[in-house]
Amino acid sequence: MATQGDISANLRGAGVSNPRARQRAVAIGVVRGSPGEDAELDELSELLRTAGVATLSRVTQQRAEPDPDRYFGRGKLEELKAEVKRAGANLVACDDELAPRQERNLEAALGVPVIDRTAVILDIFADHAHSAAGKLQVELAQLEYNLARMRGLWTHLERLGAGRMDGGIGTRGPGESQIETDRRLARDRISALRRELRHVERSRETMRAERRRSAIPTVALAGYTNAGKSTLLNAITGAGVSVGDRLFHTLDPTTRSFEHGGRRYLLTDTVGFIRKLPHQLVDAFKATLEETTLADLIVHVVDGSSTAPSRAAAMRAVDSVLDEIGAGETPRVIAYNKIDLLDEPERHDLLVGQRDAVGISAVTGEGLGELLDAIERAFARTLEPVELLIPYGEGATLNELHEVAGQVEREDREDGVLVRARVPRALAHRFAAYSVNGRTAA
Ligand SMILES: Nc1nc2c(ncn2[C@@H]2O[C@H](COP(=O)(O)OP(=O)(O)OP(=O)(O)O)[C@@H](O)[C@H]2O)c(=O)[nH]1
Ligand SMILES: [Mg+2]
Repeated sequence: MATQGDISANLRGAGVSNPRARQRAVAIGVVRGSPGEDAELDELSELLRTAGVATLSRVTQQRAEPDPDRYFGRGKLEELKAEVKRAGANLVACDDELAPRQERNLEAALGVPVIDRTAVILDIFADHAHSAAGKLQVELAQLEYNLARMRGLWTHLERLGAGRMDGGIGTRGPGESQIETDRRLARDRISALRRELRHVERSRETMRAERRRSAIPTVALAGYTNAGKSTLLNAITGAGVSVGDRLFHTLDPTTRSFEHGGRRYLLTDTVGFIRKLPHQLVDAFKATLEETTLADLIVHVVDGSSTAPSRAAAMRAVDSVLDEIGAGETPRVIAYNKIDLLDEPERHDLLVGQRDAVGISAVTGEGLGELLDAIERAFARTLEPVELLIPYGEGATLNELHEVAGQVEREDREDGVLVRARVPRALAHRFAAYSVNGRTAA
C-alpha cells in the first residue's frame, strides 16, 4: 500500500508507478460483452508492450460492472492471486481506470503493485513527449491523475485518523500534514502548467492564424493510434515524420502541403486516439487535438488489416473523440489503410457498400491517387462561384486564389483584376472583402 512518502515522490515528478523497468504483468479486465471476448486485453497487452512490460497471462471476469471495492469478485480475486504466483508476475495491469480504493484493495490482496490502463497510457505519453508543449501537457495530465488519487487516499487516511483537517483558509501551520502539503503543491504546479500551456498555445495560435490567412484548404489525418497516419503523411507529402510500430508514437502535430489537381492543400498529422482515452489527456491535449477541429476536411485513417470487431470499436472510439472535441460535423473521407496485408476477398469485404471510403496502402502507395481524388471531390462538392475585384497592389491575394481555386478566369480592368473562380465554401468568406455583386457568401 502507498505511504505518504510514496506520494510525495510521485508529485516530485517520478510519475505514476514506473512500469518501464522490465516488468512481467498479469493483465486483468472485466468483460462486459459475451464470454471469451478478451480482444480488449489484446490492446492492453499492446499498451504494456509499448511501455516495456511483458504480459505473462490474462485473467478476465464476466460481469455487468466491476466490483466497486475490489474490481473482481472475491472468488475471482483468489484465482488471480494464484495466477500471479504461478506466472511469477511482479505487476498486475487492469484494463479499466481503477478507483483509488479498488487499487489499494487489490494491492493489499495480491501483494504486487497494481496499475491501471490510464497509468500505462500516461506512462507511454511521458516517454514519447519530446516538444516543450508535449511535456507540459503530459505533466499536467499526470498531476491531475495523481491528485485525484491522493484525494481518495486522503479521505481514507482521515477516516483512519491518520491525518488532521483544519478548517478555514490560512490556518495551515507547521502542523499541516504531508498530504495536504502535497495537494497544495500539486495544485500550484497545475496552475503554473496551465499558465505555461496557455502561453505556448498563443504562439501556436499565431501559426494557425497565418495558415488561415493563407486560405489554403486544410485536411487533418485522424485515427486510432498505429493506424498509419504518419506513414500516410510521409507518403503524400514526403514529410519524413517518424513512424513506429508502437502506440502513441506521434504526440505533436505536423503540417505539410501537397498539390493535387492544380490546387494546393495542407495536411496535418497529429496524436492518435484510443478506446477509453483518459479524460486527463483529452483535457491536457485539448490544444493539440484542436488542430483536427480546425480542418476543412478529416481523413479518418483506419487499420484495414485489423479484425472487423476491433476495426468497428476503433472507428467508434475515433468518432466519439471527434465529437467530444467539436469536430463531429466536419466532412469525412475514410481511408482503410494497410490493404497490402489483405487478399482480394478481404479487400472487397472491407469496402463493400461504403461511400466516401477508399482502400489504401501508405507503404506501397496503392490507392493513394484514389484518396487524393476523394479529397478533391469532397472539396469540389462545396465549390461556390465567386466574382472578385482584386486591386493591382494585391498580387498575394490573387496568388492565394489561384492556389485554392486552381482554374481562374481573369479580366484586367482599370481598377484591378476581375476574376471568376470556384472556391470551397469553407474558404469563400476569406475573399469576401473583394466580392462584387454580392456573389461571395459572407
Ligand atoms: N503493412 C503496412 N503497414 C503499415 C502501413 N501504414 C503504416 N504501417 C505500419 O504501421 C505502424 C504504425 O504506423 P504509423 O504511421 O506510425 O501510425 P500512426 O497512425 O501515426 O500511429 P500513432 O502516431 O501512434 O498514432 C508502422 O509500423 C508502420 O510501418 C501500410 O499501409 N501497410
Ligand atoms: Mg503517428
